[in-house]
Amino acid sequence: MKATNTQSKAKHTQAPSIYRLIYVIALIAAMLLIMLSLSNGYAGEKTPVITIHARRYKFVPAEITVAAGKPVKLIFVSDDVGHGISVDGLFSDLNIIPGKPQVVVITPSKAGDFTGECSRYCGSGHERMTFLVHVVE
Ligand SMILES: [Cu+2]
Repeated sequence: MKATNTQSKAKHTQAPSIYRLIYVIALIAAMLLIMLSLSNGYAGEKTPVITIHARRYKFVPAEITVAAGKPVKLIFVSDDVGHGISVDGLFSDLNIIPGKPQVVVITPSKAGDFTGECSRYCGSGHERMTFLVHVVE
């Protein structure tokens, strides 16, 4: 009688520890899967970078195309004197000083054409310095 009692006790204490082990293994597997999917997503969704040069009297390139809902990093570099850039509906008044690139990350919410222009007087052709952002779905 005594032996049977201890056996059944042992079974009772063993069963929960096996379930606990399975639970811990499942938890670790789930965490690994989450970490793997997060790292893949991060690597796959790198923010694209577009460098735009400002010089008398144009932006190069003068037009860019970006995707709605996706972040994009714009770097504005002056090749000569101080310029500025504002694009209605996207960002305003970056001061582009020679030797000091200006960085802005935008995530356009809707498709369309957004026009910008130089926002610092830089000489007689200043008015010609326009910039266009095409946002596509
Ligand atoms: Cu200007």
